[in-house]
Amino acid sequence: MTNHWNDLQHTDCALIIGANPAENHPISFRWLTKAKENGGKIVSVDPRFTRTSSQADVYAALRSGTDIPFVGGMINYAIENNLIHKEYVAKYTNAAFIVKEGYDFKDGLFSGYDEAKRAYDKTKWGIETTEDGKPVKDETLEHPRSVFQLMKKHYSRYDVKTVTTVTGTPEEDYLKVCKTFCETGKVGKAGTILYAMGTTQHTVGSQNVRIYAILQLLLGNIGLPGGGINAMRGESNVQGSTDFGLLFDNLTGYLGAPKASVPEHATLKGYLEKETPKTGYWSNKPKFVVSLLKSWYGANATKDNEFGYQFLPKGNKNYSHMNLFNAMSKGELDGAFLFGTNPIVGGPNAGKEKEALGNLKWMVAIDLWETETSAFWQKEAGSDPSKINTEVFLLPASSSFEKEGSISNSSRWMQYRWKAIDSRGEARPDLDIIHEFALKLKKLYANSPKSADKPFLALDWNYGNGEEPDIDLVAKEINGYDLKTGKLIANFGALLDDGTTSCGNWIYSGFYPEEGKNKSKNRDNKDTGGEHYLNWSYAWPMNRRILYNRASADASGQPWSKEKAVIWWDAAQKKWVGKDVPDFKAVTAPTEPGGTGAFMMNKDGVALLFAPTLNDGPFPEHYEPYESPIPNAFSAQEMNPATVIFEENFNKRGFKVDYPIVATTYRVSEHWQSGTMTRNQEWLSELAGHMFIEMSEELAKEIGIKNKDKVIVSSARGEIKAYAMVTKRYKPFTVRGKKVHQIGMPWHFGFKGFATGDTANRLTPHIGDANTMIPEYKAFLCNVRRAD
Ligand SMILES: Nc1nc2c(c(=O)[nH]1)N[C@H]1C(S)=C(S)[C@@H](COP(=O)(O)OP(=O)(O)OC[C@H]3O[C@@H](n4cnc5c(=O)[nH]c(N)nc54)[C@H](O)[C@@H]3O)O[C@H]1N2
Ligand SMILES: Nc1nc2c(c(=O)[nH]1)N[C@H]1C(S)=C(S)[C@@H](COP(=O)(O)OP(=O)(O)OC[C@H]3O[C@@H](n4cnc5c(=O)[nH]c(N)nc54)[C@H](O)[C@@H]3O)O[C@H]1N2
Ligand SMILES: [Mo]
Repeated sequence: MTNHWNDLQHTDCALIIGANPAENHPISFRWLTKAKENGGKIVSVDPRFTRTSSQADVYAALRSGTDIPFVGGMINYAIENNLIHKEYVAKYTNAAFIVKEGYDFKDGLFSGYDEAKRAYDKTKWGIETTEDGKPVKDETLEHPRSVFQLMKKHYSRYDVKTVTTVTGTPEEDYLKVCKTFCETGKVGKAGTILYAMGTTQHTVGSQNVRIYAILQLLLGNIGLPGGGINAMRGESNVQGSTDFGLLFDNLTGYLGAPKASVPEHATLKGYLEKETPKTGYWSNKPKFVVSLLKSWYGANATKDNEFGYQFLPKGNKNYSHMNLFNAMSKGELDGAFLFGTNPIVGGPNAGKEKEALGNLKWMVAIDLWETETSAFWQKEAGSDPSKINTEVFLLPASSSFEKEGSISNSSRWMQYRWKAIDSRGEARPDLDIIHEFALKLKKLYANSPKSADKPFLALDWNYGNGEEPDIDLVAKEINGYDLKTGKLIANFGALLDDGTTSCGNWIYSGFYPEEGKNKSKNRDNKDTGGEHYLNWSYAWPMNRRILYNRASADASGQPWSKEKAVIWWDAAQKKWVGKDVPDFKAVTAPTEPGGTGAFMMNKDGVALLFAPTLNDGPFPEHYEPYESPIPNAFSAQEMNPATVIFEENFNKRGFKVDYPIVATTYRVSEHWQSGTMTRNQEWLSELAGHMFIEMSEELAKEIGIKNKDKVIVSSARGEIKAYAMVTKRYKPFTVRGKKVHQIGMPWHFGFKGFATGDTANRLTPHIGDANTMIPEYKAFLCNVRRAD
């Protein structure tokens, strides 16, 4: 989230698209209800009328997989009707930059495309610069090769007629959404976009998020209270996990992992030179990287050994979920540790993922329960145990109530939690399990002469001598130390790149600035101004609650409006002051160089309407999902041209002749995720006890199905049984003149626990986004027939 949960109360309009927070993030509605009481509006855009839609002032349906046309059309509408915040756009985005001649866009493809590699040469998308490397600008935004004009031209193709025939949205509803939300382009108003998995789980997932950001920038909505672009995170600590390097291509704190395929990455010096921008806040990257290496390798990280840089693995492969399972299915992995994950219910094309597990020699599952995954070899899983040689170990884990430590929520707040009860039986906290494991392995490998074992032996594993790790030492390591004095550092501003500081995660540095002052434990709920509650827990970075809040003030440093003031330049005190921690150098005056660089993390201090960094193009463009009921109306490119396609035996593809119905998957309040936590609970199992699919009355009539009938849903990957829930919440779409049906289903079911049912993911494909590889769980093709 750029903003935070409480801040939702300040919005004039919340566009909820690709999410169903009334069901999945219910606390958000506490604040959205307040916003409504203050006169704010709620807009819900979802293929089906959800619990969120029922609370909305405006609802519009769209066919799954068509967010880019939907929002692209809003961009066109805002520009055509002069609703954008032009001064904000000219000053705070790269709208005024001139794009070099190499950039072009024709029939769905940007310049630089290599069909054989399914990849772009991004150097074709450059920006004109002056001799000293500064971007060439035209602040009138009139230059035909300015980002603004190129963008305007790109989205002029997204007119209301074309958009609505693709999305299937009734035109009247579509225009209501455009009008209601684009009103927030006015000075004094702020609109927010709330999104989650309906947005990201697509082959164009990253570009879906990008296009929301472009719309928000055009309306001048980023950096303001009640504004922003707010990703509602999933698992309670998924924000923390990604912050701490859970993603395969990141080191902790969003520092890119080195790769063997990049020659410069062979040395620390080369890596830092290549990956550090000359300007913008990321120019401090070497301080973060070297301090991270010091925290990992301690005294074993010296100037002479590049601070242990060579201990880091430099892989070339993509180790995201689908690639790991692909490797497993080819027998390339010996073993796997599964810490709190249940992929044969939650993974895409789950039937194939179950088969792949049988190729492991061993598997260690660390969970509260025996899940479908750790029981994959059993008869109830449909497996033949005599044919599976995988040795499975199940280690019981303590639940969240049985351990202490911090978790980070969507607002980027790191909040400490204290233990409520002791663990039962042999269950232990994950941290203890890892700690004991590390200590035992260190002993086992202590005298190993192998170079492959060196990195592990070099690890500075210093969390006390007890069987249980000292969690306070973990927390302090995250904050960081001045190694000369041995004292905790005040924040990441104190980090150095000479090996004299250490820091386990630079973005959090500052939460534990002194002995005894762990700010994640702060629970002072008095308002400090603007309802930002700065003394409640700790928000990264630097305890700021609204990111990019410099953009809430104009170029001269004064708030665009009184209503939406956050920080401003105080000429008398010569610093930025206000209700939040400035997301800006507090003493840089608006008139000084860089004084208007509201997006200081970026190289030129501006937000990117044109982003030459993504794998699938600098502007979001519509492509149909991997499996689609209709040809692409915008170009001859049917699917995202930069997406990786796995071999057929790992990923059978269905076509509309056999599978004419669009399907999507989603969540219900009564269940949690792959269901382990809720299907082992009698009450929740009783509330939502069976696998079902939702379908429209029209579809039910066409195929002769009544409410509660048993049906079989099939896709190119498999078949499942479910009960039919015939509902008015789905309506057939009219797409390019043809009737298209869509169905939806929860993905919570499996064969274990009290409430059992077939797993939706036996239907979903192994295909992902061109940048992140998140699976396309939200749009695929299927067919439905009566079960008996
Ligand atoms: N009760 C409960 N709460 C949860 C969870 C849970 O399992 N149970 N899971 C948590 C986790 S890990 C996560 S990630 C979040 C997920 O939170 P959400 O993203 O809200 O979850 P979903 O229900 O999967 O999807 C949201 C909506 O996207 C819609 N949708 C489908 N296709 C499209 C599309 O192409 N475009 C648009 N605009 N919308 C589409 C679906 O109809 C659905 O209503 O929820 C968290 N909260
Ligand atoms: N079709 C479809 N599939 C989806 C999605 C979708 O929208 N549609 N959503 C995707 C999303 S957003 C997500 S996040 C993934 C989630 O996929 P998974 O992470 O595989 O599924 P979960 O059910 O969240 O698994 C969590 C497991 O952790 C265990 N657990 C709980 N607390 C602890 C603990 O403290 N320690 C340990 N060791 N274990 C614990 C639980 O018992 C449970 O078995 O699923 C994805 N799958
Ligand atoms: Mo999630």
